[in-house]
Parts: sequence; C-alpha cells; structure tokens
Amino acid sequence: MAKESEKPFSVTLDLDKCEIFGGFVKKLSATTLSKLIDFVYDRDRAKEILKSGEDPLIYEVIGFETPKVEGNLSAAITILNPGKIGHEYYMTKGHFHEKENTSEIYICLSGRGFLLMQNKKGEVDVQEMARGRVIYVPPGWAHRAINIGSTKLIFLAIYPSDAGHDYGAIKERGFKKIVIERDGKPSIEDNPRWRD
Ligand code: S6P
Ligand code: ZN
Repeated sequence: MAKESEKPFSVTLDLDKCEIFGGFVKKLSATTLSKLIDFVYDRDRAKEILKSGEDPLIYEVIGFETPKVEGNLSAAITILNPGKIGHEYYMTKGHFHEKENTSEIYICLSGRGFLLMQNKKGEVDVQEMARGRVIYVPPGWAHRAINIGSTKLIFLAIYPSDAGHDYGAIKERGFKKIVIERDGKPSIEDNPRWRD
C-alpha cells in the first residue's frame, strides 16, 4: 500500500452508523476522565469518581492522519459520550493549533452539542452542533466540543496534518466559559477559574 498522502486514497464514512473505517483509518486516541481531569471545572468531583475505581471513557478519536507536512490534510471523527462531571457536561480537552495559521472544519454527524471557541484576544464564540451543521474554526481560535445531549456527539474534523495540538494554555487557564447544567438545561457561564 502506498504511504498516506503520496497517492489518492479513500475510506468509508458510514453516515447512518456514524462510523469511519478502511484504509489508513485507526484509533488515534482515547480519553478517559483521568486524562481529562486537569481540564474540568469540578476537579474534586472528578477525583471522587476516580477514587471510586471508575475511569469512564469520555471520548475517542478515529480517523487517518497523513504525514505532518504542509499541504497535507487529515480527517477524524470524535465520538464524545454523554455525561457530566458534577454539573459540567462531558467535553473534549480543547486546543489551539501549534501552527497558528491553520484552520479546521467540523461536520456534525450525530447528537447535540456546542463548539466553544476562543482566540488569543479573549473573544469567545459558541456554535451549535447538530447533525448536518458545518462549522468553520478560523486560524488562531482554540476549540472545544461539548456534549449537551443524552446520546453520543459525533463529528468529523478535517484539519491540516501539520497543525499540531497545543493543550498547554487550555490546561493552565481553561476557556473563559464553561457549559454546565442549570435547572435541567445547558447554560453557558463564566468560568470562575479563568484569570486574564
Ligand atoms: C483536531 C481536531 C479534533 C480533536 C478531537 C479531540 O485538530 O480538532 O480531531 O483533536 O476532537 O479533541 P482534543 O481537544 O482532545 O484534541
Ligand atoms: Zn483542532
């Protein structure tokens, strides 16, 4: 088989089952609560869950990544489970791209959620995620998906292979906003841990 990106290739995205397979597709990562703990708001609650012996799977990323050189694109689906840590909905860690001048496209396949974005000037944007929504993440905007529904939130991300993931700033300060359940409904609120 030719190396990824040397020659054209194709894989299958089953749009009914929201599964991707074939060719160079593989599991790229699996994130359980113990890996997410530095990114969640209620770390005491997260520690309690972990102490009880549970380390729930929050999300998995499955797709293909072509060599990390300029001009190449990669594509992966994220399967983000429904659930909460305290009042905060399950979410991805969120990241800036290491290479600042890179953008990304998210295509939502299933479930309900928000894509929370924030740039280095501190501007925040939230786009709704639902099957069929296509969201553009411009260069310089950190992005985090949040599952506000009762089913899996599944989306396809297409991104430059050399974009890289920078989790440092988010790990340290989080986003300006958090999404929590209040009175039975999702609510976008100021993050009390945020420091300018
Ligand atoms: C990659 C793209 C997604 C995320 C995935 C997991 O640029 O944005 O594939 O990697 O949704 O999120 P995170 O923040 O843990 O990488
Ligand atoms: Zn990204």
